[in-house]
Amino acid sequence: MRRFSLLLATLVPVLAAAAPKAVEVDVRQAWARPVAAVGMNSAGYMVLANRGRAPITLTGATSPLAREVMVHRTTETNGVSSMRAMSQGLVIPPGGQVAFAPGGNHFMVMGLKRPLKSGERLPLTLAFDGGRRIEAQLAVRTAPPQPAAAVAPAPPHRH
Ligand SMILES: [Cu+2]
Repeated sequence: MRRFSLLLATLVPVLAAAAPKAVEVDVRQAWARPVAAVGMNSAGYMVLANRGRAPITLTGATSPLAREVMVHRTTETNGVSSMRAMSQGLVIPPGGQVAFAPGGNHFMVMGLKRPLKSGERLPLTLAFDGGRRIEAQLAVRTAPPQPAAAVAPAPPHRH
């Protein structure tokens, strides 16, 4: 017993020192498209805002409900749109934000293990450099949520 507590006393400070720092990133307006059947893909969108003083790199994402999640960017060249994987990660500048939206950056949520209906939530674990992580909950819906005025200023309306 005595030996055991001695061991604990030496282990605890090491573990505390190894714990990654909190990620100074806010997840806003997170949503994902519904999927009708098992094995289909969804796409996830959000705004990631870096409220820290250093750049933060998004390195990837996972979901317990999907086989694989990839960070993609859709680009259009000569009228042809294509997606590519952001394998080098995506840098969020300090004080800045990166938007994931239809036609641009998105989380490709591949091989859903069950259907996703509107009104449900899709859990997504966002991985950042240094082994830091954020658990995000994406609202499953067919259209983007309206930005909350208190959180982010709305862009001017263009009707
Ligand atoms: Cu994609």
